[in-house]
Amino acid sequence: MIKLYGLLMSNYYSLTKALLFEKGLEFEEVKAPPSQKDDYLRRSPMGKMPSIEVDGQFMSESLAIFTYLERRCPEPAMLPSDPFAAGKVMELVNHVKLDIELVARRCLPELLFGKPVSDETKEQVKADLAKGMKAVSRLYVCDPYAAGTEFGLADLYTFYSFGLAGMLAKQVVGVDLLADQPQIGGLMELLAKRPSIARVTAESAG
Ligand SMILES: N[C@@H](CCC(=O)N[C@@H](CS)C(=O)NCC(=O)O)C(=O)O
Repeated sequence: MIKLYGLLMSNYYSLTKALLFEKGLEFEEVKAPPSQKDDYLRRSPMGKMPSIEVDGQFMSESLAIFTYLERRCPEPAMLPSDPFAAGKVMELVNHVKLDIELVARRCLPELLFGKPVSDETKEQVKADLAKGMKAVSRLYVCDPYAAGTEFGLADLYTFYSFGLAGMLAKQVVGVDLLADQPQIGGLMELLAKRPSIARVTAESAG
């Protein structure tokens, strides 16, 4: 049985949980807030969540966990079978992760821990988010899913990255990330109704 370590408040933990539901794999959730303690770092070397345990072995990083789960359980596939199309999904996922989510995350200390972020950082975040949004808007297909007609990995990263990044951008730097992106906004609404995602949301609330 797979053990999933972390907390539902983490967008990447929630993403991994939704992925496990999509794959129909049984798993057990173990509450584990981030830590720099030695036993935690054995599971997740940066002390982050999520991580998984399989037969006494550990793995961190949501994309690494995805790679393992996709190989272990190829159906339903979260990547297109066409090699180039699969690469394009990873291109979109990487830009969403690195150029949207990770940029907006610089504002997290202000929103979550009341530690003000400097005006200089906020200006840089705004500029970097504008650049990132231009980049990802070139890659989204939204027909109706992120990368085309099939639900997959890009949809999971869209939902869980834009969820957090949108909130941080709006509340800390006053930017509505999706104001000029109605197609991504529509996709977010569609994805919220996806049974795997809706179940994760319901379980987070309860
Ligand atoms: N690149 C990692 C990011 C994971 C991540 O940033 N996790 C956050 C929660 S969403 C965390 O554990 N933060 C605590 C910390 O940085 O110490 C992934 O894709 O899994």
